[in-house]
Order: sequence, then C-alpha cells, then structure tokens
Amino acid sequence: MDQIIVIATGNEHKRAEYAALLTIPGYRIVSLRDLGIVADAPEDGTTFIENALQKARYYAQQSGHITIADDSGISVAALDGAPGVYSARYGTPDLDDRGRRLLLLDTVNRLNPVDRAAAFSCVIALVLPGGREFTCVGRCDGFIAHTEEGAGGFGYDPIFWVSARGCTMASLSAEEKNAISHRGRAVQQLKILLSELLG
Ligand code: ITT
Repeated sequence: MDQIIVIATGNEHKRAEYAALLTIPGYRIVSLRDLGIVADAPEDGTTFIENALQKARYYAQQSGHITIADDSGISVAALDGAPGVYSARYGTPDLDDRGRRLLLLDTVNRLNPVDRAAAFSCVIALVLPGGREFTCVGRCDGFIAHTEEGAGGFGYDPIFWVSARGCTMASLSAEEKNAISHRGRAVQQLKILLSELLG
C-alpha cells in the first residue's frame, strides 16, 4: 500500500499547485482536508523558515505522517521587504486576496516609479515522523505591475510582473507558473531531498 505525504496547507490554491508539482512513486499526496484535520497551526514567526517549520511540525504531530508545509509571500524591496511574511495578513483583517493586492498596488504606485522591484519567496519545511526536519527555498524575482492583469494563479499573481515572460504571473498557464515560480523552484529541491531520504 502507498505511504502518505501530507501537504499541510489550508490554502486550496497552494494545494492544487503541489498536486501538479509533486508526484512520488509509492507515495500518496494527501491534504489536511483529506485527513479531516481542521485545527490551525501556530504561525507567529518573523521569517518564512520559522513559519514553515511551525506549520510542518504541528501537522506532522497531528497526522503522524511525513509532512510538508509552505510559508510564502511577496516582498517589495522599496518597502523594506513588506509585506513579506505578513503577505496573507497585509492591511486590515477585513481584506480578501484582491483587497490586499489592490492595497499593495496602490502603495507601490505612490512610490518613486523606479521602486517596483519585488520577489516571491517560498520556504517548504519537511518534517519526518521521527522528527527530522529539512527546509527548501525558492525565489522568483520580478516587479509590481502598474495594474492588475490576468485571470490565473491566486493572491498577488495579477500584480506580479514576470520580466522574462513580459506579462504578469496570473497571465501564465498553471504549467508555465510552476516552471518558474518560487514554489516550483522550492519543489525542485524538495524532490531531490525526498529521493535521497526515501530512496
Ligand atoms: P497556509 O498557511 O495554510 O499554507 P496561507 O494562504 O495562509 O495558507 P501563507 O501564510 O504562506 O499561506 O501566506 C502566503 C500568502 O502569500 C498567500 O495568502 C498569498 O496571498 C501570497 N502568496 C503565496 N504564494 C503565492 C503565489 O504563488 N502567488 C500569489 N500569491 C502568493
């Protein structure tokens, strides 16, 4: 019977990206929802690594299986890296994904026009049932676009300009995004790590 690897995220868009990115022979990738786990992990670190580890440790203990968790976000250099680890909580609590990205767009539009450099970051934490821990990091550099564009992706994708492609992240197909994204890059490292650890 296949062993289980848990993708520990409450974000359905992230889960779908992992489902496309991660296939490991002999292992079944399951979500928290598949396991009926509804509890919320603590997430009060100040770095992507701390938060990813907090989430992976918590859900590894809840599930008893190999667990991976992802902490990710967008950082604008001219805003001293904000929103960064606070990307999911940027602005006031009533904002949804679109409200947060319009707030970031408006904030950047008020800066000097040269100050649009930004990067997506993703840290994946892997925790094994025995307690061994690993992290993988992925980054994707770009700019904050001048307006929202594109219907794909999620979160800040419609305002993230991918220079190499001449369009926003949300204008790429899911396959194109996964090939260049922060998460796609972190998963490339994770696959190498898992093949070493699991054989
Ligand atoms: P989990 O903690 O349950 O995984 P979350 O959505 O709260 O879900 P994070 O704390 O890591 O996840 O917050 C990441 C936020 O950064 C997310 O809400 C998005 O707004 C943004 N983000 C992360 N990856 C992104 C991507 O690939 N494209 C666009 N925005 C992204």
